[in-house]
Amino acid sequence: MYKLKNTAVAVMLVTGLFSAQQIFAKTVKVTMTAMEVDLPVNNKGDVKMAAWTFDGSIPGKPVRVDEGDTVDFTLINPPENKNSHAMDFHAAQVDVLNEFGEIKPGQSKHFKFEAKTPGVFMYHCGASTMAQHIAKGMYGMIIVDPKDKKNYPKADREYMLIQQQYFPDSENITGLLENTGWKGALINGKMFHYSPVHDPNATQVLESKPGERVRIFFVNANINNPVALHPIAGIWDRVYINGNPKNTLYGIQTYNVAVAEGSTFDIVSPADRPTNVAIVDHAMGAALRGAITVLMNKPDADPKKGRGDQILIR
Ligand SMILES: [Cu+2]
Repeated sequence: MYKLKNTAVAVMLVTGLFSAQQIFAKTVKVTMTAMEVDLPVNNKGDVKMAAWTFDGSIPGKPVRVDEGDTVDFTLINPPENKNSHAMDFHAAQVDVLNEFGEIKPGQSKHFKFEAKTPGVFMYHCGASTMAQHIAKGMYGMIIVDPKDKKNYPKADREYMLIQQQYFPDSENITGLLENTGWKGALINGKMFHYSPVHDPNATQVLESKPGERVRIFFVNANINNPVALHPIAGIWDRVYINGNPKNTLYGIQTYNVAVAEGSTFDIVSPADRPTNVAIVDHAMGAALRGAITVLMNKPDADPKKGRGDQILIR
């Protein structure tokens, strides 16, 4: 009898835990509209790309959920567009022909998925020819924050960076597939977006205070090239492969981010002095043509930067 009672209590406790988890998991509604628009790809604004986008910007808006949440997603392809579009969330486990299938102008599509695996994931348009839809800017990032924070110290600031190869002639599909004719690297949609050192028209940098832990969520949206991500004048304190703290590397100078990989990078600057770090793709063809991001570690860092919706600086 005593044993039976104990078992009953244990069952009740376990059931209670499970239902608590179910209560805490939420459904996050996300709607995006495919928009075919011309966008500047430099800070001055005089170099434009015939872009295809989610909601009119490169990258698309950040999606951020907790592990276990359900994403309730709607894609709208307005009738004035000329092309079919689609959505492929790398954080989802669904049916490529069903949920990820393309829709024509004038159609919309709705699907749900549970974000079961924590990490940093790319999302992108998977309509044919996929290389072209990505090269024209149809991509973004979904962050699935891990439930287990054991090996995941709290960051003082967080920033999102997404890199892509810039092909001025994105109508030339052969060039995209043969990797010829790319002329620059876009960071969050612009060459040298956060590097006033290399482009006097750049007005933004990433900021933190000396000694703070800065967390960079990074996605490689290049259609062909890996990214050798290195912080010049720094060392990655931790690299979380795929953004999952279960896959943690320590003390890394350069980490090669595969095409379509998302990973998370922590850097902690010296606490006793202001410093600057240049986060680069150490592949020079990318670095010297746009893939340099300045992180300034200074006592008067803007308290809003790297927090809330300022994790993506437009
Ligand atoms: Cu598309």
